[in-house]
Amino acid sequence: MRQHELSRRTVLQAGAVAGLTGMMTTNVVLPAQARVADHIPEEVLEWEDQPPGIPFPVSQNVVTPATWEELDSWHTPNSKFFKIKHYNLPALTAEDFALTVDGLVEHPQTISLADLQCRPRREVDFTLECSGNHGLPFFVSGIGNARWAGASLAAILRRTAPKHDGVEVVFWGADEGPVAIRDNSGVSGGPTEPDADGNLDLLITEQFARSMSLAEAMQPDNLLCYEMNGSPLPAEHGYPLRLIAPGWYGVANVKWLTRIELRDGRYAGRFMARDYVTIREENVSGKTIWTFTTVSHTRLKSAPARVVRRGSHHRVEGAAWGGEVNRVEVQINDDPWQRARIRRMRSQGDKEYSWSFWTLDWGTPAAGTHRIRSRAFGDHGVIQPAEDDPYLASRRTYWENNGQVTRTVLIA
Ligand SMILES: Nc1nc2c(c(=O)[nH]1)N[C@H]1C(S)=C(S)[C@@H](COP(=O)(O)O)O[C@H]1N2
Ligand SMILES: [Mo]
Repeated sequence: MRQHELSRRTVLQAGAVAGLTGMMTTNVVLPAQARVADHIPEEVLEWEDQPPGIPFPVSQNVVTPATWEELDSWHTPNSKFFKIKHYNLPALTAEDFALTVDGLVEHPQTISLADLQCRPRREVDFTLECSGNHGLPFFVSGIGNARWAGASLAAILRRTAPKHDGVEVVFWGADEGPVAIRDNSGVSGGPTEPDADGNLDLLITEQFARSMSLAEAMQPDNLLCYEMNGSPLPAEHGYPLRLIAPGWYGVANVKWLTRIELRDGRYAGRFMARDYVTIREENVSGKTIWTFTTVSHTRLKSAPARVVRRGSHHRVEGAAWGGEVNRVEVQINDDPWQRARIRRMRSQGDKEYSWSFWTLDWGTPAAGTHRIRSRAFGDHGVIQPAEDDPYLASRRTYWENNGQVTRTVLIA
């Protein structure tokens, strides 16, 4: 039994795991030999608190192939990148594909994939995280970092010349699915008799869509993206075209993008106004009020990734992302917080949108179970909140959980 446990814990062995330490001055992952100074093998310890598997039917639409213990490359390989879809998987072909830009614009356009690929190519390194990540016990790997390539969104928008009242940009995906619009009092053409559950639902087929203001859409790093880590976008990641909006949570990065529409006001579809809405209690002058906000920009966050043992020496490795990362601290059990060493990569893009990796030397810890957590510090006094932070606790939805992540490890 003991033997079996040990071998389970040593599956992630030396070569694959030589660490976040040696490889950070370049984007190229060096062979293991070049990263390990001598012949003492390294071993990654598996966390004791493994997340449960993703339950059916969620597992049909949410796939998280990466484990935190495997985190050894700054770019997440496409095969290890999480995938989320809410509707069907559109089967688009490059030949038939066209992007329409219309609505409140002077010059509506229909642009082929080849046209887009002829435009100046831009690249951005961006860590994409689903706003539901760490919101549910089984959902802890809804995050990955990739080099995205494509054409500038701002340049295309400029070419279409938005009219003065074209202030909101809606990004339409080709995917769609059945949706029940609840509480549709005031909707005409809907059912007039309640169903068996007493609901007066309007059943529709809704297309995936997200919007942002024209000013937000004009941000220079936004891409009409056709390439992920040097390969054409894989089907599940939006082939042949998706929006990449660095600095926004996953949901804003519309896959299978076929239409961009300029409108004169806020768009209030499912993924803006009903789903991916954070509902919170706020106290205003002694009175409780409820607020509803659309998931949009990322929040500062970090997490321990793994403990690596080399001989009797241990180190903790992790990542920090979601905003400017100035400092990361690590707390082991109830000990004082310790400052971790941050390793930065040279990113593509106007600003830093990628995770940083960090390391803390842990020395030779006592045998037994230990708790490890991290917190990131950003600009303007922003600190990643504790798990029981009052702001986080006031939420009644699980989105946007950037609370500190605590993991447990057993030292033999
Ligand atoms: N068209 C479309 N775009 C979409 C989605 C979707 O269901 N349909 N899911 C969104 C969500 S919630 C996330 S977290 C990211 C996930 O991107 P990935 O599957 O490439 O990792 O895609 C976003 N873009
Ligand atoms: Mo998401």
